[in-house]
Amino acid sequence: MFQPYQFSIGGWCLVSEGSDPFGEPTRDLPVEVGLEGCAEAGIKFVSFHDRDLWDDDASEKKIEQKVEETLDLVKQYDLSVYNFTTNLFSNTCFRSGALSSPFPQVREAAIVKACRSMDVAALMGAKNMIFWGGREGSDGAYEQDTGLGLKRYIEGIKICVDYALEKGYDYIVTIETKVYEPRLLASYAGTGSSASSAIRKFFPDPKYNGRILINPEYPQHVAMLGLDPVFELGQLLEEDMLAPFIHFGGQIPARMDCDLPPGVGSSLTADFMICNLLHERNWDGIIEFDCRPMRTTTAAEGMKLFLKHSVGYWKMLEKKVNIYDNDPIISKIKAELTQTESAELKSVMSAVHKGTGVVKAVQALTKSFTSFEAISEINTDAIEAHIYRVLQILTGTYEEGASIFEGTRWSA
Ligand code: XLS
Ligand code: MG
Repeated sequence: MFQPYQFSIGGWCLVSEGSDPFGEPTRDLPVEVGLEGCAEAGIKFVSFHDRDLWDDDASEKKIEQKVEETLDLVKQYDLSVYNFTTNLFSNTCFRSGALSSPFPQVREAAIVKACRSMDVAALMGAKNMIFWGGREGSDGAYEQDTGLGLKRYIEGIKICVDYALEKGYDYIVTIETKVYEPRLLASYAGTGSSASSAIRKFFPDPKYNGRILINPEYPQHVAMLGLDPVFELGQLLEEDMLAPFIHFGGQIPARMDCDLPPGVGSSLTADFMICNLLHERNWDGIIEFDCRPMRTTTAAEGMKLFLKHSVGYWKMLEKKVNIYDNDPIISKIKAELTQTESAELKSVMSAVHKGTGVVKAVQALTKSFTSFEAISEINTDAIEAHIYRVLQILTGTYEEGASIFEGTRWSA
């Protein structure tokens, strides 16, 4: 049965003031406007950074009081806290990095702040604790051995994970990947693939299985590199490294992080493929919006419209996934793209899985093999037909569009 996903949003998005490096804030909306907008739009969860709620040097008492106030406020709008995250990038003390800084004093500050946040995450009942390492990298000075920097970064996170495990906290810790910005060149473990391999290297003990995962932000953090997020998503799903939530928004490819409203500037096809793959893989998670109204939006009405649009856009994608799943033309095309393997190919694969008998299996395959010329004769036109049909579904022209398939083997 098709299970639509639920929604969450970063509390920081609700109070974002529309400033950019070249322009001052354009709006000043109280968080209540955003929370009310969430309730109206059907967003059930909200997440916070420590620094969204108190100053970094706040007293323990102040923090406790703010935690209580925040939980009460969120409850008033029928929402719950979903994620908590520690801000290791805004304070000027982190200008040389945080957990990865070459200065041990800075690494100490990062550990103190992050472990304090691990406690708060538990107090708030957060389901996940996010680590976005925006400053864990290099602006180009290459201030330290980059391998050592990576080790420091991931071992810093490990300290926090162990701290939480010893305290008996049961939330998941996630690394949010993004290569650029605010550092100009690169962050450690800045892509889904690099974080995935770093986690597997530094957390080999089975006690960490499923406890430290990756939360990507699609399409922003991948499209900003000019890449297509669905390839990274496939890897994270296949490797069981995807967190139970993704961040979602809009991004103009090959630009710095835009965090535009969903769909704005993005590839509709890539967004659809993300939604489709998550559903195809029966991923059980939550869509957390990490994006904001455009700078031109200044009033409460615009903020609420942004929230309704965000939910509506994702629901539109899910509607398209449903149409795609039930489309007779797609099903004919897909049948060609998911053919059964020959007995010989199956034997090769099973030998690889067993770890023995590969040579014998490849020899049998070679014997049954016809010729490269014969393989070249295979008809692969289904691939282009698939792209056309997806475009028709996405643009709502699939009924009239079916006519281009008439007289072809994919005709319904
Ligand atoms: C920045 C990130 C950040 C995280 C939480 O690009 O998206 O907002 O989601 O620190
Ligand atoms: Mg994010």
